Amino acid sequence: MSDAAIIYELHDDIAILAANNPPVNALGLAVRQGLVDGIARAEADGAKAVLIYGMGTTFFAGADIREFGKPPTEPFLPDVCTRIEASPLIVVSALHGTALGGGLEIALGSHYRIGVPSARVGLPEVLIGVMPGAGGTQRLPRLIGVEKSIEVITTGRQIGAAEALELGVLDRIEDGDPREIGLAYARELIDAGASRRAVSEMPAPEAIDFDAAYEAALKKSRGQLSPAVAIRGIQAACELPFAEGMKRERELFMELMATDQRQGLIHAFFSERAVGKLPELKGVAPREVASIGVIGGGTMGAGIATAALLAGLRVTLVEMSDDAAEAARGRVAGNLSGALKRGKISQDSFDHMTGSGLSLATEYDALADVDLVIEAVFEEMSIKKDVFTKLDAICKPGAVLATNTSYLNVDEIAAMTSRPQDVIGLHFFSPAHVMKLLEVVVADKTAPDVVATGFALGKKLGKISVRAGVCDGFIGNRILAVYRTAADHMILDGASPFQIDDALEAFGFAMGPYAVGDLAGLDIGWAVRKRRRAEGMDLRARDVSFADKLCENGHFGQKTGKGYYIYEKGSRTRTPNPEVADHIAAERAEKGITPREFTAEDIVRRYMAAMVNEAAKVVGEGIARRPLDVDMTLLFGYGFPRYHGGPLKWADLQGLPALLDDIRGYAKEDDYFWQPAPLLEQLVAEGRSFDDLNKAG
Ligand code: 3H9
Repeated sequence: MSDAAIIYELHDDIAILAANNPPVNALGLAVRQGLVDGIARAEADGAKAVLIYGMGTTFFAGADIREFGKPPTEPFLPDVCTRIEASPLIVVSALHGTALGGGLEIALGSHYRIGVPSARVGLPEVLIGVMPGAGGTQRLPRLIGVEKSIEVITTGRQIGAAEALELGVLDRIEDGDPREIGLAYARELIDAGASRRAVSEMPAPEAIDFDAAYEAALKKSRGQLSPAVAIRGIQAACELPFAEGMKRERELFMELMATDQRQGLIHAFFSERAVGKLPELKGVAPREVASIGVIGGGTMGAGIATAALLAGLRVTLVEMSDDAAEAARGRVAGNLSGALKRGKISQDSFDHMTGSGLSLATEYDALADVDLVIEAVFEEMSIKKDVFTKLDAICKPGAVLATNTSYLNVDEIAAMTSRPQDVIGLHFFSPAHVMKLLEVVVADKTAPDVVATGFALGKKLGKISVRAGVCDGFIGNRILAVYRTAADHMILDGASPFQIDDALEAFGFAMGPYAVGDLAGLDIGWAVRKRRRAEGMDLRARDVSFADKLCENGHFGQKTGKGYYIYEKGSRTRTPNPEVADHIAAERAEKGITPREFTAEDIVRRYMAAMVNEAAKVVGEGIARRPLDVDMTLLFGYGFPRYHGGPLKWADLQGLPALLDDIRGYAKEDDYFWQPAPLLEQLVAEGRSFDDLNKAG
């Protein structure tokens, strides 16, 4: 068979253009050229109709994202769509798989569209920081109207075939092979004497208040530009003749293409796919996991059990008493009730998952036959050690023994067993059935197939799994501890918690660190600080105590109605708590600190410098294998704004030399806290970036 990207075939009087560019038929140069050539050849061959479809699993899934950032090469995709539409022949697109972005734009440039029932369509460009750039913002509104187009384009969501038919994006749904249903449709159109039908020739859609729509989109996306800018493209469809609208769309598309946000979002797209692909796991088969045991049925244990049940695993949950076990079942039911209400699961599966699918026990014997156990008991080494001693005695040979610890040493825990090769850390984030991140913590002796099993389980549970080495806090919590400390230091030196939250929310975080503290409970950080002080802090480290004062007064955040902010019952709005300023002023006075001004930019710069510096240490020490592993950890576990790509992508985009200069400048004030990461210094000296390390594998 030909290896051309578009395979041409004349079937009686129907020319067939079959896309042959696995895995997703992305519209790279060869495909675009093949389409243009194919249309011309069909016209020259005297065909009456042209059928476009995709070989393999899908119609075109969009422009080739790997070409983004390089100089565009002709024929450009908008021109390809225009050429298809301008053909005097009847052009039919037959859709299966996912017709996304440029793929849907090719279909919209065709005169008729048929799809299989499982086909999905969409314009997801805004999710990777651009916007439809091949006529999507001009043709879709002519077909489905402005309001609906704004919804479809700004969310980037995938639309099922039935809805696409209802909207008028598809003309027909037919079960079968896309080539066969497409050919039959084209034949029917020829026989019926149908004529070509160009969306561009349809009347322009009616305008709305586009300025208001633009502002609303910008607010909703927390500063991500692409959805808002896409609305300006739709506006052009209403206000300009088609050809002019296409020009405007191209300008806007190229503007977005030049942004850092586009680079950040595309980095996130490829990194979330690369993060689970570890060279060390190539060819290593995971162990079979059909049943899991969970020890501890608190918020975390019940969340893990919920995630496992939703993935179709059998779960045995062990608690200390029958009452505690029943309470755990109640938590699982509570977790699942949202999914039931939203129609995500049926009443039958709800009943199964809270009934026979979930075995409750109070003895470890119940875990004798499970394939994998995760303990989620109290975070204290002696308790964890006791659990693993018992598991070693009871679990079947080959069972994977996992700890959900968030900072304790997994090597030490593994040493309690006669089978350290089977022990691993699986660090979930609360609520575990919602949060996407899973840190797979690999201890010294963990066997490769146990690591592979951790990743396979993560995939089954719908998680983004990141490999982490053993250290206090692994990747995420270790970095968090440092940038949170940097924020506390800024407060001692003159900033307010509210100013810091505002600055970081403007940067793109959903919530600033102090609002997050209120949500999580201020008692958690208080306990950590007490432990650190008891263990003996380094004398060079600045201690911070204003938060302790809130806790000493019983203010733990949202759960007590007061923390950094005051929360009115039943309301989600927050007002700064005036007592906070008093505690801070008292601590500054006690320490002899004269407060100074911090701008929002100063705040972001320091916070990010602390995050990047610690992240560079984490990569340099091999705790994270690649910079992208850190980026995905922060994105999926810590609310880092996706459009910045992750802290290390952000650092690359800022320029590493300037960032290192900042850190050296801060070190003049506090050279204990601000010790530049050796890896950062090395990259700057060599003129390289973090992304260079990602590429090196
Ligand atoms: C656009 O169209 C702009 C136009 O409007 C205007 C232009 C002027 N390019 O996700 P998977 C790779 S913007 C290059 O694992 P799935 C992917 O990296 C584009 N590569 O499979 C992976 O590679 P590897 C608008 C792409 O079945 C492999 O294909 N379109 C592209 O879970 C398999 O992918 C989009 O934004 C691409 N466009 O999901 C759609 N897409 O094996 C983006 C995928 O080396 N794509 N790859 O890791 C998707 O949403 C999903 O990939 C899709 C398949 C749903 C298609």
